[in-house]
Amino acid sequence: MAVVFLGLGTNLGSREENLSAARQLLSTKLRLLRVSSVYETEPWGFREQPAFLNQVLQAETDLSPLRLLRFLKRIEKQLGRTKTFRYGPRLIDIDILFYDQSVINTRKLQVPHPRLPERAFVLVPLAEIAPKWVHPFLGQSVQELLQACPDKESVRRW
Ligand code: PH2
Ligand code: MG
Ligand code: MG
Repeated sequence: MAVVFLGLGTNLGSREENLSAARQLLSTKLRLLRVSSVYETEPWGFREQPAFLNQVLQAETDLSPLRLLRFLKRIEKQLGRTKTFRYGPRLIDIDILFYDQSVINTRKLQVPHPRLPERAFVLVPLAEIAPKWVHPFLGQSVQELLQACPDKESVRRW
């Protein structure tokens, strides 16, 4: 069994329903261990789009990283996600943040999520449920990463 952290994001349609439908589908193959609060967050990367809701889950799974990725993509499709552009609006986005202490660097999949240290919308909910989790190659805890991260005021509890 592996312990994984997943980041959920949505800024189109009924955002709360998108999150709850995603949690529901995820729980068919993962055992959810911890669920953060929902946060409303200002768009990062491309600013001219609606605000996001973000949430982080900790779960246990026996899926390999690639099978987990395929499962997440299938859920995104099932919930009606269509292709937009990089950092653009989406119905639902489910990203692998950490997979145990694994470091994976393939074209398809990078774990830990490469932009984690810059993203308050991930670090704030992550620090709520796992402040002491250590980043496998930066060697800093989530709490330390959050302290060093800008834009924390762009993230509010929903
Ligand atoms: N996801 C993005 C781009 N920008 N901004 C916020 N606030 N939340 C997100 O989930 C998000 C984003 C691409 O994955
Ligand atoms: Mg993403
Ligand atoms: Mg994604």
